Amino acid sequence: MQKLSRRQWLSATVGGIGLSALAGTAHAAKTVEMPFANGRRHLIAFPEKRELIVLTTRPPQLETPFSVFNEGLLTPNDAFFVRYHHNGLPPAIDGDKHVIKIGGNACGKPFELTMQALKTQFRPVELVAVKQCSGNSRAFFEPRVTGGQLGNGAMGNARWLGVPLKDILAQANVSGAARYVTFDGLDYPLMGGGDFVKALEIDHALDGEVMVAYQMNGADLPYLNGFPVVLVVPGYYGTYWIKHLSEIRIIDHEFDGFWMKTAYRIPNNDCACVDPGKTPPSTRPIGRMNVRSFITSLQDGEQIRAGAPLEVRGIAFDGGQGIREVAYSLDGGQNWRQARLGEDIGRYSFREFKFGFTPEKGSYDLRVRAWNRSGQSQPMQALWQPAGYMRNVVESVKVNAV
Ligand SMILES: Nc1nc2c(c(=O)[nH]1)N[C@H]1C(S)=C(S)[C@@H](COP(=O)(O)O)O[C@H]1N2
Ligand SMILES: [Mo]
Repeated sequence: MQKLSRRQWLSATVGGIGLSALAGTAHAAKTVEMPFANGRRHLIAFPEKRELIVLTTRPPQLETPFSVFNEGLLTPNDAFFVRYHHNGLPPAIDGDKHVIKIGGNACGKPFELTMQALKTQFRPVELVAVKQCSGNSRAFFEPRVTGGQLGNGAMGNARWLGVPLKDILAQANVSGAARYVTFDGLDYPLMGGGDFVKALEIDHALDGEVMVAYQMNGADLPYLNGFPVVLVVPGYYGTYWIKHLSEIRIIDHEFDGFWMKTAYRIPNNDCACVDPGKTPPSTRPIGRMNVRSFITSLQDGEQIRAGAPLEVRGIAFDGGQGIREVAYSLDGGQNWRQARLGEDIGRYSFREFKFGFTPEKGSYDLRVRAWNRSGQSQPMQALWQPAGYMRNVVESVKVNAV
């Protein structure tokens, strides 16, 4: 097999595909109707990707069709969602020549880490973890909020292979004054807006779980998911998972870049929510993911067969405590029973659940609700916040047995 150590970003080609598809000239573009107002989207196959739901082509923002989550516990690389903030993507990245610069004013020994050194001079670790965009499901907010109008497909679960950030920083002679570590990738703003740089507190960066990963699901990262190397921050929203990671800085002060200080902030209270339409009096940077669960084997509005036993499957996950229990209701949340949990492949992973019932003729409002190991769960009524992050309401899937 040919070794692909170089990934091309075929911007011209993709622009062409995108434009002709959108104009409907070359061939009729496939579209999909998402279950909310203004939810018509094109389905386009970008390089190394199958047909995904297009939010924007420039920069590429692609959502995973929800049916993919019923295929298995891991999200295939070619179906994994894509999110960028800026149009400036390098046209090609040479995975053999790529280096990560390590420095900052609290770094005693700045150095350049080559991919070769990353892959050969450290002990690799593997971890299955969910990456989810903070704004996943934003289009379901009521009242609607501005920002990418995403359905539920801006999430994915993968097996990451890489090196603990802690082991890399151990070679950087971190000073006692270190407070934050910042992360930057190769992409850059073309049309204004600050470079996309994120920061973690020093203790978090050194927790042994944050990882610099060069493979997902046993293969090189697809270009659009951060080739050749991505930061993995288990349990945290995708915003911290810097792609095409090229610079790590250890600093002795709080980082005040736009994407920490202004964007990706949530109401500074227990629910991370405010009354609809209100502005939070104070905010903090978004952090760990909350608990979510989804039925994946049935779609809202689907017809099922009366009188035949039906097995329903779904997935649940949280910010890293691990899922302890999933309950299901057939009657819109009045009566609940326990679903069966599937194999535990790690507390950061999707956890499968199943339950069975034999429907009688009529309609069912199916709900699932998960709890994590520290007893956190999902609200029955959707919480609201102005940025449209962290939706985790108990979802309703209405089906009709005939
Ligand atoms: N270099 C870079 N890394 C980035 C981003 C970006 O715009 N540039 N976006 C972040 C956000 S908000 C998300 S949700 C995830 C998306 O990762 P994916 O495209 O692999 O799904 O990447 C994160 N890392
Ligand atoms: Mo995101």
